[in-house]
Amino acid sequence: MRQRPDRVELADAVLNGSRRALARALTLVETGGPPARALLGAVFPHTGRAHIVGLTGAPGVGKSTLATALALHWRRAGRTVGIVAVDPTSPFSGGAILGDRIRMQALSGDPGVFIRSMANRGRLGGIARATGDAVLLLDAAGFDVVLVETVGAGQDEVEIAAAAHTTIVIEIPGAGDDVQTIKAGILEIADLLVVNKADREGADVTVRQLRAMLNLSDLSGAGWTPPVLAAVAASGEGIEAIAAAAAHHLEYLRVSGRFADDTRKRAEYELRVALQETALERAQSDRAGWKTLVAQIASRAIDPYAAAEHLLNTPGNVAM
Ligand SMILES: Nc1nc2c(ncn2[C@@H]2O[C@H](COP(=O)(O)OP(=O)(O)O)[C@@H](O)[C@H]2O)c(=O)[nH]1
Ligand SMILES: [Mg+2]
Repeated sequence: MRQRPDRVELADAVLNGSRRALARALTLVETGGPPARALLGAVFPHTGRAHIVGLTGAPGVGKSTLATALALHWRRAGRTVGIVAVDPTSPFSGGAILGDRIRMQALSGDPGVFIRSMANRGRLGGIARATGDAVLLLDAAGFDVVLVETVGAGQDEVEIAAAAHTTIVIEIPGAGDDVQTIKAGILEIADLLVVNKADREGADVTVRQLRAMLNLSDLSGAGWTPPVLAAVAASGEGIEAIAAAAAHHLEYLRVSGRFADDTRKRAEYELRVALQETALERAQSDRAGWKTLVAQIASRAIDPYAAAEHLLNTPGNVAM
């Protein structure tokens, strides 16, 4: 496929570590479309090096605070950190009270940290796709760890979690009292469970409840039992253990061969999404033809499957 030279230049600048280029590139992939795809194509060979860590949980459990604490920890260890916040109420997005924004400032001005919040939910292919592309860019830009903060609800978040190597699910004391509050599926995506706000009453009980729940589920025997760790993100307590557990999980993925399996699964998912997006975009590029088909389906002159077949068989729609 032909690439516009300015995209190649932008890609080179991203790969060379330019923060300005990275910011521009992120805006481009949020918008999507052919220019974004050309850019992603150019950086793709340079991805696959970062440890991608998902942070998920209900609003207010402390995801952004934990992301900040983890980033500070990794920076002290000499590692660079990219953060993508999908949570619209995240302090990273400016939707936080003053105290949080002050805490975040611990990271500002450090060239080894780059923070981006995803704003555009209207993009074709959805926020999951845009987030995946943002992670690819941060990976290409050379960040050692890429943290992705998402509110743990809905299909988008499950898809975003699937794109992470290590998913950390955050709960707070009391979460285990009502088993219903532990969303079905959330335990399945967790590689690590954190009971944050352990400065509050009942954290030890919640840790025990979560451990019991994990033991009851089918997860035992899967090779990795998610550790349940208590933390006080606001003070940094327990952060080192979380970072160590995340590193241990990555090591487990590598040694067990699951890293390669997961990479293949992700590749298949990416191909599926890319194919859908590309095919739809090409099919709709002939606006008049598209509208005619829609009208024909509405009047029952043609059925949707036959119309889709017709579009896919139209030269130029799917041929590269
Ligand atoms: N008591 C206590 N409060 C915390 C802790 N971690 C975060 N918070 C507070 O919880 C609120 C929500 O935190 P935030 O990180 O924005 O949560 P998010 O919505 O999950 O990203 C903020 O007021 C934080 O200061 C903690 O460990 N203990
Ligand atoms: Mg947040």
